[in-house]
Amino acid sequence: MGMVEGHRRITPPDGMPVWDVDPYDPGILQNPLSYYSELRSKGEPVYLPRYSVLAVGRYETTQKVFSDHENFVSSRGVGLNDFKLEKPWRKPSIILEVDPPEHTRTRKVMARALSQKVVKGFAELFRDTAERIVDSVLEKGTIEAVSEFAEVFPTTVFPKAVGMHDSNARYLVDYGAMVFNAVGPDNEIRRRSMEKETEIVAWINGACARDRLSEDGLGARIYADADAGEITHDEASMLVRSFLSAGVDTTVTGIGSALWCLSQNPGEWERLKADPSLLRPAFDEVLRYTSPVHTFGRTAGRDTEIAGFPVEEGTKILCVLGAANMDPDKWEDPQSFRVDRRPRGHLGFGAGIHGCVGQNIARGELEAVLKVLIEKVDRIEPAGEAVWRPNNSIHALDTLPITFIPN
Ligand code: OVV
Repeated sequence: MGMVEGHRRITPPDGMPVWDVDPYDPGILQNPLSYYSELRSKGEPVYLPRYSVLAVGRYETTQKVFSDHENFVSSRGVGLNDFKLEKPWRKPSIILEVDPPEHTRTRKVMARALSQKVVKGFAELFRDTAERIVDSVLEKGTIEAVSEFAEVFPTTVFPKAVGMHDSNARYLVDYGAMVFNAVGPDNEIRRRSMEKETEIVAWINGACARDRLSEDGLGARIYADADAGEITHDEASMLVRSFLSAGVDTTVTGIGSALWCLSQNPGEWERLKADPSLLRPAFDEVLRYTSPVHTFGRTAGRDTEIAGFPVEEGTKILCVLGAANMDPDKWEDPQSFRVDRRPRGHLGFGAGIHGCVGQNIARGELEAVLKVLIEKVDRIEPAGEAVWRPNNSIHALDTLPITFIPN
C-alpha cells in the first residue's frame, strides 16, 4: 500500500481535474488569492498528485463536505496524516479529532463553558485590557502591530479567562503555530515550528492540570463537569489543552487581520467609526475576507462521492475555506472588504457540528478591541509593507507596520 504524508495514496477516477500544485508552497500560503481562484476554476473536486489528496474550494461544495460529518470524518485527523494508519504527533484532541457519538459529549461541555453568558462575564477584562493596549500604541504612534498589539491582547486576556496561575505568552503562541502547522505536510514550515516541541508540549500539558488553574476560570468549569461525572478528569485536562491549542493563535490572527483590513480600507474604517452596530458584522467580514483558518481537511470514512465523482474510503479532502470565502458565485465582488456586508454562511468559523465552539469568546475579544479603537483612534494607517507568515493551516500576518492617530 503506497503512503503519502501519512495517508493512503489514491488513484483519481477518470475525468476528475488534476492539478500539479503544492498548496503548502510558502508563496501560496503567504498570498493565496490566485491559488484560490485557480482551484475554483479547475472544477471539483480537484486531485492534487503532490499529496494524493482531493481539494475543494467552491463555496457550495466546500460547505457541504466540511459539514458532512457522516461521510467525511474528523476522527482520522483534519490534516494529511490518517490517524487510522499512522500515529499522530500528539494525543488526538477529544473535541476536534473525533466523531459523534464521542464528539457530542465533549462538545456539550465545551459549549457550556464558552457560552454567551460566561463570555459576558469577561467583558470588563476585555475592555480594560483593550484600553490599556490602545492607550499604549497611541503613545507610540507607529508600531509593529503583530507583536505589539495582536499578540498582546489574547496572551493577556486568555490565560486569565482560562484561570491559569502562570502563563507564558511565547509558549502559547508557539504551541498554536505547531498545532496548526501539524495539519499540513511534513514540510520545512512544519519542521521549523516543531523545533522546540519537547519543551513546549511539556509546558502546555503541565499547564492543563487542575492545580495550575484557578477555581473561577474556564478550566475550573471543565473540571467541575468532571466532578459531576459528565467527563473524566483526564478528559477535562484534554479539553483544557484544546483551549490552549485553539484559543490563542486564532484570535491573535483575527486581531492582526482586522487591523490590516481597516488600515487598507480607510473608507470602511470611517463607516465603522460612524456606526458601532457594525462591530460584529465587520468582524465577520474580516473572517470572510482573510480566512484565518485557510484549510482544514476531512477523511472519507466510507466510499462516497463529491460532485458526482466517486470518493474512496480513506481519501483525504482539503477543504479550502479561504477559497470558498472568496467564491464570486457566492459573494458579490468578493475581493472588496465591506464592513456592512453581513456575510451570512462564511466559513471563517467552519460549519456543521465542528463549527468553532469558541466563537463567542473570539467575538467578545474582537468586539472589545474594535470598540475601544473606534472610540479612541481617528485613523489607522499602513506604515510599511505588511508581510504574511506561511503556516500550513493559518493565514496570518508576520509583520504589520501601522500608525495609529488619536482622535
Ligand atoms: C479548532 C481546533 C484547532 C486546533 C486544535 C484544537 C481545536 C484542539 O482541540 O486541540
